[in-house]
Amino acid sequence: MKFAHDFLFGAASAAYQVEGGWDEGGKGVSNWDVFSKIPGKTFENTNGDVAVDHYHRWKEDIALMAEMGLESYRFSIAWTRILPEGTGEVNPQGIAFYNQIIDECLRYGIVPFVTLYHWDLPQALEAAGGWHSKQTAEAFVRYAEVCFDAFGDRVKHWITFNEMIVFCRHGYLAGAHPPGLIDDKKAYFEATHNVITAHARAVMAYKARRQFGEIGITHVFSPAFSIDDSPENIAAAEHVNLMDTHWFYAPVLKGEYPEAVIDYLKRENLTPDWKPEELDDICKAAPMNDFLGLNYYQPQRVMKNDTSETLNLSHETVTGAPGSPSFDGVAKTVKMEDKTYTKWGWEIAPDAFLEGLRMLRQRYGNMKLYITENGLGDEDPIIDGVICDVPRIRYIETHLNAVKQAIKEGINLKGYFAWSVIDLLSWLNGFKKQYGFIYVDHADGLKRKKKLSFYWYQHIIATRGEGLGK
Ligand code: 8VR
Repeated sequence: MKFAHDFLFGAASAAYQVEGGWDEGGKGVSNWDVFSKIPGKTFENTNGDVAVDHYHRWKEDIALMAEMGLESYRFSIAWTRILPEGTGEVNPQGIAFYNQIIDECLRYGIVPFVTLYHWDLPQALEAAGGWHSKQTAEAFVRYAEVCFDAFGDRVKHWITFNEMIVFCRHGYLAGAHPPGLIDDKKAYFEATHNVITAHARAVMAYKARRQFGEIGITHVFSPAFSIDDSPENIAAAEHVNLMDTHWFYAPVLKGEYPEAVIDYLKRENLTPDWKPEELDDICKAAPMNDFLGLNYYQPQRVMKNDTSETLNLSHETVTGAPGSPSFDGVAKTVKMEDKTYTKWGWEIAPDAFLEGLRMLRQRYGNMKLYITENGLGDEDPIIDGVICDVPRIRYIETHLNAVKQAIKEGINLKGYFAWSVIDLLSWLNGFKKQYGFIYVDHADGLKRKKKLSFYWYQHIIATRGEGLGK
């Protein structure tokens, strides 16, 4: 089987992780420009001031994407380039920068797939309360409208938010992302509700414009599985699915928050200050979502929490390895003997990916899906000048096999975006953790080199994945 012609083979990036040019072109300061400079917050105190200099090398980078045969490029817009203070005057240089990127993609026939928010919030808004404040949600809708009006004639695929669970959890519970708060559950739930409201209102604003493109949200897809058949561990895994998946998926797809979490919030006195008109808009916007974007890296293996611990703030678990109790202390994730893991302790499990997709369909029906991120973080070996990222090829191949199988089973999957198109700055793990098809040589003026995976993916796209899954 070949992948259908309307299935998009793509790859992704995010503004803060690739652009650099942090104070150029009239750009405002973001919360990450500030947070990454607090000593000890990131690996080796790396920051995105230069990143991989995509701000200046976008033309060369897009030419490489075209050479690879990429059908779609998922990138994010830096809010601070469009509205330096988050609100107020639009910065024409920021609009011009993304016009160039979009036009260059289209010149090659690469479909621009745009994320409005991949974590870099204007610092002015962070200082005024960040996602904890309803003003940020309002400002986001205005920012989204500015982008629809400026780019919507050519951009027909929009993602509002990338992985809201990550910036909310890390920002309000783990202290690992801005604003750096620890265990503030009240602020956490407040923030998640504000983001969901902002998403709903941006979707409505998009639909009101009748630009005839599609809009959705990208969530983390990390289905939880019990480590065994014991009822208490099964219940623990269900609990994790409720808190980590359904709390975020249900309001977007069904227009309402899950009852069980609402009850928990009441019991714990954590109910957000949600207004009837907000809940109304969340409900109205749900059927307007055109697709759901999923970022899949690994599942969660879960058991009941038998310790009194509720938080594990070690660098390892904060950056995604198992070994952490859930924030409410009910369950915990564990590493299992019979599984394989990356150098950063993330499980490699294409079978759990497929199983998760089946679970999703069962619960939410067969809506249109894109895999908006999937890939392997590794330190790629260089042998005689060749970047031999064979484990990455293997990783993507087995996950594309799962995608193919899912499509065979009738799951409505319309595209796959590898993370990442080019090596880039990891939020917390610096440049050491590589994900790209294109290598960036930090010892040689950020020179771009093609990895083995570059040629492999080029072949997969050219043959529409015909040889996969055999
Ligand atoms: C996703 C994020 C993306 C990347 C990839 C890989 C980190 C990283 C945590 O959660 O959307 O920005 O972020 O995962 O892992 O290493 O920077």
